[in-house]
Amino acid sequence: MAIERTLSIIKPDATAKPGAAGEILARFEKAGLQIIAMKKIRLTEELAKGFYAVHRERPFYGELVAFMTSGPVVVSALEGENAIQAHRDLLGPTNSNEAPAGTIRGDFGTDIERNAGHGSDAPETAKIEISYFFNASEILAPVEAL
Ligand code: 3AN
Repeated sequence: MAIERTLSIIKPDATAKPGAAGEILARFEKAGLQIIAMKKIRLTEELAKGFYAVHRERPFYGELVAFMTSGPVVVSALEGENAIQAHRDLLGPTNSNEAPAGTIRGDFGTDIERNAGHGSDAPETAKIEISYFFNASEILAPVEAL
């Protein structure tokens, strides 16, 4: 297995729930994913539109941008073994209605749009997404496993 990096976004529905963002970050760390960069921000319309540009022709694009700008998000870069799939496994299926209890989307999301978290889906997209939010100087070297 390879050491990978992935981009995580804790979405506005989850940051609005007291204690949820902290619990989600704890799940990442307990699963062996190190937080190598992180910030809590409110996305501007421009940032959200750019991030989801691949979906701009989809009927849900406008709603998705409105939701993603509706409150703060916690954006982080995670590093670890097989980080992309490991993080997506923690999130669960895209539609929170289909996500089992114990997954982040099952525990904190509501439906396919309000689904608590985003995770990169491949190494190429992870690289683009991490650099969309973080400069090289904002990304830490990971601590060696003890
Ligand atoms: P994932 O984030 O699991 O890779 P994608 O790439 O299919 O899922 O979807 C990208 C984003 O678009 C997701 N964050 C999801 O919330 C949103 N989305 C996907 N399908 C719909 C839909 N039918 N209605 C509203 N939002 C959607």
